Amino acid sequence: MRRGRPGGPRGGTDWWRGAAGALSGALAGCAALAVAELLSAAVRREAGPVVAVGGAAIDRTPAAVKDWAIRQFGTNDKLVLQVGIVAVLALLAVALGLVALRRRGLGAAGVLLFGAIGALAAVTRPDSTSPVDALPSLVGGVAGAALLYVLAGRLRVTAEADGAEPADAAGSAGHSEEPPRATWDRRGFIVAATAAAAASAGVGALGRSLNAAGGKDAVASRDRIRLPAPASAAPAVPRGAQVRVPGVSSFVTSAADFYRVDTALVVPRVNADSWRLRIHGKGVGRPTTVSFADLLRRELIERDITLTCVSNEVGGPYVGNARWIGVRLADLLAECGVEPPAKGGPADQLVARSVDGMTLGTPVDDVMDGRDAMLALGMNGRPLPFEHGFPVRMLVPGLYGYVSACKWIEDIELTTFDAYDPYWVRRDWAREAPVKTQSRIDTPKPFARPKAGTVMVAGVAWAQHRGIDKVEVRVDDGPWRTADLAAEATRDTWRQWSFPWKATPGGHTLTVRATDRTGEVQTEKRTRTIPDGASGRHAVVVTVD
Ligand SMILES: Nc1nc2c(c(=O)[nH]1)N[C@H]1C(S)=C(S)[C@@H](COP(=O)(O)O)O[C@H]1N2
Ligand SMILES: [Mo]
Repeated sequence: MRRGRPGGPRGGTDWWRGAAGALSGALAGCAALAVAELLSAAVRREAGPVVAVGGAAIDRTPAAVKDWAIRQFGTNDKLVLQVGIVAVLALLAVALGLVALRRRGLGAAGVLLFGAIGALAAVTRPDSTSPVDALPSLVGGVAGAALLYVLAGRLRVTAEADGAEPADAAGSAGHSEEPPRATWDRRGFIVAATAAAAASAGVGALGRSLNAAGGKDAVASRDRIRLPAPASAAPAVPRGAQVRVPGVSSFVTSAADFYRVDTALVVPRVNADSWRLRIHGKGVGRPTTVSFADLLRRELIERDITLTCVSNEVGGPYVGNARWIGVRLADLLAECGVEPPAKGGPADQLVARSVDGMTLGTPVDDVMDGRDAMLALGMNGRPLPFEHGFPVRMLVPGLYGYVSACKWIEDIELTTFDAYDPYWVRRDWAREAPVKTQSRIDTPKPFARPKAGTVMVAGVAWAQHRGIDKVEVRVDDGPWRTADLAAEATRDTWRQWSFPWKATPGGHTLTVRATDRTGEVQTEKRTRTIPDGASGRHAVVVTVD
């Protein structure tokens, strides 16, 4: 009969009721997210509350924090963010469940408020084109609020009609003024909560599978693409470009191993058949819109180009080299009537915009100075992977990705640096950012324990569009000694190097530095990645046995 612990029947009842309140909040949160997931499948994947709030959070994260997050979590940064958002939502939902125990209207209103916040985030995302994007969060909020209201109704306390005699409460005989035993509708609550949990799981699972199936047309459009042979093939990679030392990065980075850095919480799935690229703006005599088929009909060039992220720390992993196939951007621009500032054109900045609202600004002079700036359609012999910008991305050899390599591109506007600051520039990164001359020790790994004798030290060096002229290695505070350079593919690719080191027992520090073709030696001055890329020299500490 008595459900509480001895000596604390009311305390026991309160505990269970409190737990039920917390559970109600959590269930309301799940129901809201499940309904939102289902509706986002109907509206737009990117309109779901977690993605929208996450995107808004990314855009508002101070550069230093974002840099830290990329350093800490690497390519998992987005997963960590989403798990974080869900954890915060869970805590808030539980808190609202507890509020609803006392004031169920207030608890329900709280859930509605979060729905409204999600809706606001969704419609203010740069890629949102319709107020319909508010629906998933709004309807989810209403569903969650209604559920919390109903569940909290089961938790309302009423005086227990049959158990009110004080004598019944053994052990509390001394407390004569104990109030009447309170009770709430346990059965009703359990039934309602179970039904709500089952319904949320079903709705959520349906939404998930619909969302996963979404973008099928984009996948099909990618599967249908046959990349023609390029009119201008990539220069053959010399056999000696890959050093034969285990542990050195492969000269060509596979799509699967290629680093990924972007702000997209869900990878855009663009249908190549309906994709269009618009070229317009200052000094564009013939504004043009091209389709994917238009690009395929043009002369294609194929080039090996090494891409580097400005967020790459000295010795870091955000650099990769692939064989890209695409159209020459300078030719396309020239056909649209664009003249670079070097030839008197009025626009000095090319702003590329992606389907997810990202903007990147590139100097027009760099794009049109004869280098192989391209609109890439293929990577390592296949259409671009969705993660790397399908159907079309930009690439400009020699510039960091954030000022040149727009993925999922849909718009190119010619403008000036004075008139417009793109996404990262608004967040304190530099307007112009040529890649800094860098080198990395791939092997031995930090804290490795090689055996005394000849140890092969090897790695990569890059100074895209200038080329690598020399790499040197220093052991402890000894002299700089020239490493063996692997054959160069082109000055737009990284270059491998190796150094046979006569290793003596004990702890040693290996340091590397590169010199580019302009004669510039990689500086020892350490700088942070922001605003225009990390500088300094990579060093590795090992213990020789
Ligand atoms: N649409 C879009 N394009 C983008 C970005 C982005 O966030 N969104 N990030 C840029 C940055 S910072 C880099 S370093 C490169 C990385 O390209 P990858 O992911 O294919 O390696 O893409 C660039 N293009
Ligand atoms: Mo980047």
